[in-house]
Amino acid sequence: MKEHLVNEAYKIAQERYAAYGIDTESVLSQMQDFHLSMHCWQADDVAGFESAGDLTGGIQATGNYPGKARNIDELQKDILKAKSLIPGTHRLNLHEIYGDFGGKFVDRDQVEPKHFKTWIDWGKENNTKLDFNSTSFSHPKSGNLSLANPDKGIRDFWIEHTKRCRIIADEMGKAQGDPCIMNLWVHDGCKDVSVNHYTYRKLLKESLDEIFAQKLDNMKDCIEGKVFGIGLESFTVGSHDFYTAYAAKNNKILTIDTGHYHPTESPADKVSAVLNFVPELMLHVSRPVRWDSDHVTIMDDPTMELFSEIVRAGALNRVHYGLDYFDGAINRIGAYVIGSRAAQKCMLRALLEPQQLISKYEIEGKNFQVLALLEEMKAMPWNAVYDMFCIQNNVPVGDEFIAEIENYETTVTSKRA
Ligand code: RNT
Ligand code: ZN
Repeated sequence: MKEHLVNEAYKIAQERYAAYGIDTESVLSQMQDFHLSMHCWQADDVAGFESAGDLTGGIQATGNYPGKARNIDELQKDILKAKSLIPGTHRLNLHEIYGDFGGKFVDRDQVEPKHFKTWIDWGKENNTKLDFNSTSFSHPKSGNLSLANPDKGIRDFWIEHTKRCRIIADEMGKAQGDPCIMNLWVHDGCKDVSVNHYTYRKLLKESLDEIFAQKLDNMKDCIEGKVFGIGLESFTVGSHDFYTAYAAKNNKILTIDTGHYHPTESPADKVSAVLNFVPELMLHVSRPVRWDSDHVTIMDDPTMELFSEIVRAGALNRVHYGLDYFDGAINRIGAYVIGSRAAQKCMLRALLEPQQLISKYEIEGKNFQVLALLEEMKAMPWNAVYDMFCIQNNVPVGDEFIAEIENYETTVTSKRA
């Protein structure tokens, strides 16, 4: 892209936004402070490095595009490639099954901080802070119930796993001088009609109480509910009501995964509701198509609305911005770049909204003016500001990243058997 074209377009955009009282320069510096937590599991369809077993736990990656990362080295390379095409600095969100187990089988109730030492070092070397997730799926003891299992042996196994994961997260947080955000999602549920719902939920609550009993200063817990998983369609122990209540009562971060709601329900509308009762939010920005399909995030209306609601609530620093999709049908590095840039564009557009003016109209009952301005904002030259953001961060502008990814595919990923 010719830089002078971006400069000229930016100058015009700057003036147009200034007319609404928006300073694009300060928005650009806010964007620099907006860090995504990139999910490591897009690189290999949620396989991890523990075993070559199937993906279970009600989630499914579809597609068989060649070139997925097969080991830590490849995964790290792919993440760095993706990061080189995304403006700004970003975190990496790891799952327990992505540990460095040195070729040995380390069971989930045996995992230790030492298995993440290479990741912690890598994070330091590459200016990438880490977030973390316990992993209850893809394991012989996963079954339909983990932390809510009436079998005490199985339940204790997963409690031990999750406690250990919190300690690993704490080590990460300590090493990076910034809390590691640890997400807890378990797939627990029933495929068919079942009757022990109260029991399962009571068990899950008790397991969580036990897991969270240890106070750790360098990590923060977040908990994620959902509607249903594949093979567990009839009942989900960790429903939204369950976790919203738990988070509100225990001052935990609530995770909003945008794929986890009923199709006509708005995840964006949760923001202003729950932020009155929970300290912070973690996002899993995804794109459901008909179900929790985890398609690549794009700049669609629900994602736009989500970021707008965060900005309008003045909650920028109370939210952690994780991504959570896994499309195995297209170039996986391309998937990272499209989804990350789309999330940034949504945030940028949200920051460029003349909030004071629109809100003033609304309070005065000038509802036509509100609607008119919101419509006008859609076609304002926000894209010129995004292009400038790319230039300032020395990453490709516009579709220039396509050629870079094609080149990486030719020289690197296509060579993987
Ligand atoms: C599953 C949840 C969960 C997972 C990741 C891999 O429905 O969204 O967050 O996608 O932990
Ligand atoms: Zn999720």
